[in-house]
Amino acid sequence: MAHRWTNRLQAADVTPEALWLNRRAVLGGLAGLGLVGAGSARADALEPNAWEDITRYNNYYEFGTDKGDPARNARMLTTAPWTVRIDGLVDRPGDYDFADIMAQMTIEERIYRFRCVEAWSMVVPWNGFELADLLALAGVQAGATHVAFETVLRPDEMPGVRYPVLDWPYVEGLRLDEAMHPLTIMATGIYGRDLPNQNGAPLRLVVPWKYGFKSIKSVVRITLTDKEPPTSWNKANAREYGFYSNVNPEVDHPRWSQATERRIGGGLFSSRVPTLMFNGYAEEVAGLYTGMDLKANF
Ligand SMILES: Nc1nc2c(c(=O)[nH]1)N[C@H]1C(S)=C(S)[C@@H](COP(=O)(O)O)O[C@H]1N2
Ligand SMILES: [Mo]
Repeated sequence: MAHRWTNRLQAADVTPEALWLNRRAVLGGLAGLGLVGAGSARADALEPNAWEDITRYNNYYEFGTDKGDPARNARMLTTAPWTVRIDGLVDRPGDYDFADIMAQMTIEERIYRFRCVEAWSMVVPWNGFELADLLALAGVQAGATHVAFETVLRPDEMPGVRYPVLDWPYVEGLRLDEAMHPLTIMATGIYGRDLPNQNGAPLRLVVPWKYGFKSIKSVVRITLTDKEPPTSWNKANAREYGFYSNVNPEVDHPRWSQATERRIGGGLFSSRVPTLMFNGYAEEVAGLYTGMDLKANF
């Protein structure tokens, strides 16, 4: 199938990963010209994980709860055609065709640190566009304060939804200012290739300063609202998973510390590294939470 996106960096499409890594020197130069986004400013400090780690060690419970299940089972998911319903407090509600969305978006490459609540982490070179640009297509109304997201629910293609692990469909939410932040993207690719199904094809949220579970996959609905939306993990266990879910080494999960993380791909005996406040993006996002008690709003 033809690629669904246009990319200034089309060489990445066919470039093996080793060459891609060398290309980072070039990307560093592009960042200065504003051709790659804010998240890439720190690209030099982030060594991306291998394609194999990123695409074979996944959480996507609709396809099973084992880390290897999504890579095994998610091929069943049909991702074209695909529509995203954008509704609620917007000027132009409707079903937006994914191919049409892609034709209107500027695709950038963003290298983001990714930190799971289970205390493992990866660095992923995403391709995608800013969520703010997608929301602009629909026109956010003045009364909106939050954004709700929903994953596709297809029991015929998703063996994991037979089990009531979570209350399906998977749902997530952000405050509007978090959603509009330039670091918040809808990812549509990795390493310049289309997003694999196990990573949330054809489009998934990525919020680099929050725990991985906020990054909802295979999104079919985005609703602008004036209330804090329900989120799957908060519904499953409100004591362990709050609405904000900001990466914060000072706030432990009730059952384990969140002060350190294990880099996936670092080998069996790789040492844990300290977790950074807001996953290393404090300079960019701390201002969103000025005056808030982050222990109470975890
Ligand atoms: N629909 C859906 N989205 C989801 C999940 C899920 O189970 N279902 N898991 C979340 C969790 S816990 C993590 S850590 C990330 C994993 O993303 P990755 O597999 O691309 O690394 O996806 C998040 N998005
Ligand atoms: Mo996670």
